[in-house]
Amino acid sequence: MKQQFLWGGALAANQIEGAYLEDGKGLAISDVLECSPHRFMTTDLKVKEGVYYPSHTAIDFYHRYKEDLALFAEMGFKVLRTSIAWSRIYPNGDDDVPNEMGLGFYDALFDEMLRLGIQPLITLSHYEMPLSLVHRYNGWADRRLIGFFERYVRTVFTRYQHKVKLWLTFNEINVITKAPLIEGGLVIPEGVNRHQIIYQAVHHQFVASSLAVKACHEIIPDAKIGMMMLGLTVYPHTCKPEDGLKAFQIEQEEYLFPDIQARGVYSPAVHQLFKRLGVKLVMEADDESILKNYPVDFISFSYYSSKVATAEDHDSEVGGNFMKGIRNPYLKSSEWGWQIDPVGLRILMNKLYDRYGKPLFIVENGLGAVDEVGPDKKVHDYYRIDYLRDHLTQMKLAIDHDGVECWGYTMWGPIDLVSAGTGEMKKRYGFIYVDRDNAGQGTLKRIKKDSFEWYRKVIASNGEDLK
Ligand code: BGP
Repeated sequence: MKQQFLWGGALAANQIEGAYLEDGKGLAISDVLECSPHRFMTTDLKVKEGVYYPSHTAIDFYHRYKEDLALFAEMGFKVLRTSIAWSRIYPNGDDDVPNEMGLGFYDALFDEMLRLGIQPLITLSHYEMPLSLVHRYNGWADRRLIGFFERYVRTVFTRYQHKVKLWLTFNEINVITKAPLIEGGLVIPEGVNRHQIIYQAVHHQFVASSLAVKACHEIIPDAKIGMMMLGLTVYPHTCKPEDGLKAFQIEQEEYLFPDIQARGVYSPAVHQLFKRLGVKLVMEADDESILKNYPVDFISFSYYSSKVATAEDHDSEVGGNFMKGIRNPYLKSSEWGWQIDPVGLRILMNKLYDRYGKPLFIVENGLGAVDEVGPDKKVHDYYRIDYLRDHLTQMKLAIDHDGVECWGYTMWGPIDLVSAGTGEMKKRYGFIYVDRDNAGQGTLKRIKKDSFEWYRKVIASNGEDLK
């Protein structure tokens, strides 16, 4: 492991900040999502009276970030991934001028990180586009979003050019095919070809992402900008060739996203896929050259789980947020049924590095679990330590044994936060416990869990001490 390896944690604005209408912020999609396992399916996109919305206060990071950053610094974080809420900068998404108070908040946040020696890694869009863009344009279905996004990213690149040198475009861009509302701001009417809407929308995101790469390199020549995908390792259910083919095909459909963002082309396989799905992309003359000319500098991904594929019809048994499959009998599951597969991380890192030859960054990985504060007022989360140790062991093998270039590791949710999938607080990832429950009750007090000291030692030893 190189000495400059970037250890840290990953957050997203809508899952931590709260202050949902403060200092000129507009409503974002997340602000109308309730605490429910079906929140991705929400169609009534407005704030309803008497309903609890987790993002409105979240963990109040907006007001408590100094205290939280100090704890991250105590663990020795070298990097912190978080996102800018587009709706703080352009409250309606297409405003002519940015909101100065929103810009000021991130100035203060980044200044404090840098003062503590923590480098910001910033996602431009993490499931939090301005809601107004959904109502008026149906999100990324409308090509005009490219221009609005470009205005937003040029604003933040210019403003933070001396503070932020690591950027990501769209969080888990491949999730658009599974959760089109939160990733793409899409409401898909009944009876239309949903593939057409989704792939057209993501084409707009691809172009916007390439234009963001172009703008980033122009405005901040020493910055690096990456793509971000939900990482997936797929195994065939049996050694029957048909199962092997199915596993390959499932992965291929996910690789479509980094293929375009890293290589800049729609492959022949994608053209065939579109034919089968009845998708006819509408492109403008320059789109292909924009994609080709401005690929990302690195590949980043989240990794929580693997999947088992079969060519036979089957009922989904287990899953993560966005992928269901057959139970793998060799793996254990989390309390939310996500199968835990550290070796799958090593496989994924090798596959991505082989395929693109670009540096990797693991920007999410962690265990969502029910943590209890014991009578001793402490949280003994040995299960989280086990999970992380096993994944870091495999990450190190990928780097040191297999030769994969990986710049860093940001553990998901170093402080408990609102779950993206369900809106729960009960599903905790953190090294730091936050006193708040699913109904929004609690003092918001922070408590260090046992894993806090463990991760401090991991970072201090540059990953040597995983005990
Ligand atoms: C990823 C998202 C994150 C995060 C994580 C854990 O898909 O990028 O925002 O939330 O999953 O998922 P959950 O919060 O549903 O447990």
